[in-house]
Amino acid sequence: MAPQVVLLHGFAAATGDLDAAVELVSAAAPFRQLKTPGGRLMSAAMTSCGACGWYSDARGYRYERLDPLTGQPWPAIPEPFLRLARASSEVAGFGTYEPDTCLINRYVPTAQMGIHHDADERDFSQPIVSVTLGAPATFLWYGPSKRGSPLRIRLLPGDVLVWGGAARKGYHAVQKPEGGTRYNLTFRKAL
Ligand code: MD3
Ligand code: FE
Repeated sequence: MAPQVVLLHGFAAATGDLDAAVELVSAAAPFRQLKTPGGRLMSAAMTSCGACGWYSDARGYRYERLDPLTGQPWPAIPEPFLRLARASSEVAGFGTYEPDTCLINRYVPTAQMGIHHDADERDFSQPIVSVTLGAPATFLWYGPSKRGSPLRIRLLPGDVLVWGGAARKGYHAVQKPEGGTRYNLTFRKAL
């Protein structure tokens, strides 16, 4: 796609066990809409699993070891998630992968994610693995600068994107899903 950005089309083809795992995680750590440090409600609802979870409020963007909503540790990363993340990294050429967190984003038909890069992690040597479930959506890849016209990639359920190396800090955005709710799993080594 672009250097160090690998699209594995349909790599998560049988997503039944992944859907069940999303239900399991969100039963313990419910989906919630977080506020940006500036006080705006994000349109995508989020939850996390793993040793830490991504969080945002007036105090900033960060990883938390306890879910601030429940006061409990985040649920463990389900085995089907881990198997898929490891296999994706290997197949994409990034080698052995041990993510310590998975952010789950839920997009209703009016939800989207504006242009940003992922910079809250401590370990940028590890790739990010991203999995689309549910409805399709168009992903916009800007690269190292927010300016210019992005590459547009339509992501279908079961598609897996793997990013690493120089692409790890690239700017990106996600448009509204087409015709239903979209879920995205984002695996990272954050701690
Ligand atoms: C490329 N999520 O949670 S992950 C996010 O569809 C996020 O929910 C998107 O962007 C979604 O931060 C897609 C794809 C992704 C994530 C991090 C990246 C692509 C990336 C970091 C660098 C380059
Ligand atoms: Fe992102």
